[in-house]
Amino acid sequence: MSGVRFMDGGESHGARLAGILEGLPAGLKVDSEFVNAELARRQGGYGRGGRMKIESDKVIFSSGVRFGETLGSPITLIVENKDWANWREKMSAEGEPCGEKVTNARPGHADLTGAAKYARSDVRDILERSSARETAMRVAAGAVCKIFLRECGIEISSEVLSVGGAVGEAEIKNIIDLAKSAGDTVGGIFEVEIRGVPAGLGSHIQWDKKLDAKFAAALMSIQAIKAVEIGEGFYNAMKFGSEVHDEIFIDAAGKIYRETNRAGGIEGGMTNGEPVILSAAMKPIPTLMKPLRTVDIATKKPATASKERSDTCAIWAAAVVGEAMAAIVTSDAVVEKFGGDALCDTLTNLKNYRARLQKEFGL
Ligand code: EPS
Repeated sequence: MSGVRFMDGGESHGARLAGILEGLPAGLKVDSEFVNAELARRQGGYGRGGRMKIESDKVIFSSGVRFGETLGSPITLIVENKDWANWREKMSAEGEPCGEKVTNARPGHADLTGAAKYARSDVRDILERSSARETAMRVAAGAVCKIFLRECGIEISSEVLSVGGAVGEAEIKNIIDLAKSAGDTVGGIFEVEIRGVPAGLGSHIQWDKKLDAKFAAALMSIQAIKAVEIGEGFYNAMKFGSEVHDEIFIDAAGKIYRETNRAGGIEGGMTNGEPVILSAAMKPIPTLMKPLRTVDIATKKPATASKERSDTCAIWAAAVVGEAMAAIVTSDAVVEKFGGDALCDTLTNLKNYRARLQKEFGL
């Protein structure tokens, strides 16, 4: 049984992105200004390229919302690509041959394998969809989920921890400037924090019900993310158990608490009531202005990789996308556990559950 489902479509330079978000309860007031503010956050960050000067992403709700409230039916979201106007001829939807073919696959991108697997002679047929432009739609859908989670007392935020190995604002700017002037790119690490989650979302009983597995898959699905950590996952692997596990205490009022959160708020595939801490590592974007060596798939001769206008660093954008993916997964778990037809019922069920945990376990 699925709680909240999300799917999207759209090419980077196509007319628009579209998404369908299904499973959120009816009666949720959807504030499109908040969704647009989240879209604007994703467009920011140091090291973004020229495209962000063209776009100013705004959401259009074309189904599932009436007079500003969800109906419980699928919510269809649209974000227009302003750059479409500059690309119409190259992106002809009528299937006319248009634009110059891209045949020099970029190492690190979906280009080569995508062209081979889908039998395309123009790498653009692949890169238009593998582009991180698609994440604008994830952020729009994630923003609607955040509005739902706020009603449930759950908040999500993120922070960039490092860029290209550098920490601290000055060093980070420095390494991005250095990469840009060298025609290079840098990745980084961001962290997402989810506060206010009740204990018991997810389950220990089956591999595909474990919430840490769902968070890992959701974050790993973001373009260029190559590693995901829950709590102090990698660091804990180098420690003794006595140094790792978060001991359990009870105060005079009978409230159970922890003094540490090295587990990142998840034990046995379930939230344990502590903040959920997720981090993700992003590789450097594969589009380099100083291109790497590759092979031209048309001539089968050595070549240099194609150059596309791109970003030097998109880690701040990725962090906002990470929040959105975390919001979708958390909403799914909340709806699965507390029901998702009418918001009033979901909230009543959640309130009763929180009260029971408090009364019986002091959690
Ligand atoms: C991207 C390349 C750049 C990015 C784009 C992702 O676009 P363009 O090729 O048009 O310069 O700006 O990201 C977005 C458009 C976005 O909204 O995040 C890529 O190749 O992945």
